[in-house]
Amino acid sequence: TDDQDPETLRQRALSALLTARDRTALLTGCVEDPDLTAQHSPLMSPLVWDLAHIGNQEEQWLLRAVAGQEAIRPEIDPLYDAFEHPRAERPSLPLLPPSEARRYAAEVRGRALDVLERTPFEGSALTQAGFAFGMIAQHEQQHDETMLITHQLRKGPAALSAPDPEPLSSPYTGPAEVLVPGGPFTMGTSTEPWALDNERPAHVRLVPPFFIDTTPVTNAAYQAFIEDGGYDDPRWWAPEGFTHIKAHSITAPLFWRREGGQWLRRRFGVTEAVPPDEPVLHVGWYEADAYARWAGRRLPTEAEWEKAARHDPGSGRSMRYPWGDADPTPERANLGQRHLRPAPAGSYALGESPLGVRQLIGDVWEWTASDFLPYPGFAVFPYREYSEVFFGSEYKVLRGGSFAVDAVACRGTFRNWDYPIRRQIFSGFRTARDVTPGDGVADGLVDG
Ligand code: AVJ
Ligand code: FE
Repeated sequence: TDDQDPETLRQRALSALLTARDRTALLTGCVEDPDLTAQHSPLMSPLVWDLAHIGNQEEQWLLRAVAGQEAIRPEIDPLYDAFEHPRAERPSLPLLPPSEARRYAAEVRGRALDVLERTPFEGSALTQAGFAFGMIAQHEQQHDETMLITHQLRKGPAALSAPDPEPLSSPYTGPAEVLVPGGPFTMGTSTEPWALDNERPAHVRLVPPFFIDTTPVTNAAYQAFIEDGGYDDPRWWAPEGFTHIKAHSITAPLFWRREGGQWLRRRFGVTEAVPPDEPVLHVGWYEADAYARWAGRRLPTEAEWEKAARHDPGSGRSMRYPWGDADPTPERANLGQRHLRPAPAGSYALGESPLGVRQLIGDVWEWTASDFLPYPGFAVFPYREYSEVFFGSEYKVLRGGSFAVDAVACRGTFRNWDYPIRRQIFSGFRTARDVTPGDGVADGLVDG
């Protein structure tokens, strides 16, 4: 198909690399140098680390691995190896100062565009369909999301701004949940050219029927959980989650504060009232899991989430996105830091799935019930440290992407993961439930 045509892919790679660099330039150019070298939170790197790390990964994969070039500055590799130095340690390293980091990333990029122009998009697995270029554009966009998190954690006046999403033109009047019919569905992909190793291979899963929310859980709904004493009731919590929130005096989503009977939140340097109809943001997995139990529901498994997002009951086929195979547009999903917040729940009618589920892509990363595990037939590609070293029960999977991630790093098969205590990420959730006899769903495994 056209999607796999080498010249189309080369154009896509070029534009994805340029888009990522524009965003990186904005995120590292909107504050003065001291803000780039400071550590705004022990959870995050100084912004100048991300900047040079972006360049260093690009050098390693596009200049050295693809083009066989010599290292530009071999001595800096260990500084920017995420596994050698945990984030909390990075400010004390002899990092490249901002001007040098910029010059280094620009030098790498100049050469990488040259490599892009003359590399055949076939032959080795790394260059097949331009994979390495797509991987590096995704890597930069992932760090652009990470840097946006750093901006959110940064104290002081706003450095970034963006227009708000459109308010709902009319209230969302669809059902609160829909039935996803049981039966087999194809999870993961073997054909998406730039899908990362953990999204592969495509494989069939038998998913029993279930109900899933048509929109992410809103601030208003989450406030009802708080007001009902949810944070003080161990019945709703995984035991280690309850211990954690009590040990850290967690009583609301991160960045929230109660004042005069009203919930306020700080968002990119501005304090504002918590908007009731917006998807809840900055909750950890333990909070999402507890809310769901309080609501008499549960988090969807990762397979359920992906089936809701990709299964076309008409054809039985798994699509790239909820709306079909076409790329995301601003009418379909809130992606790419166009807005610095999620859109109201019920937005993006044009992005809904055939069954009527909205906002699966964009707005907020959605916690799922599942641990981050390899699919059957998983093969490391191209390096163990992207996914394999994280597999196990320590991490929970998040799906669907947030307003902060670019479309190049977000699709129906894309898998993100984090610790269940993490809340600085742009995370929310939706809930699901099993079918019960009262629902009148005839057979356990009907396929619509
Ligand atoms: C997939 C978002 C968990 O940021 O740790 C960036 C992406 N991997 N550089 C992360 C990543 C290497 C990764 N996540
Ligand atoms: Fe990285």
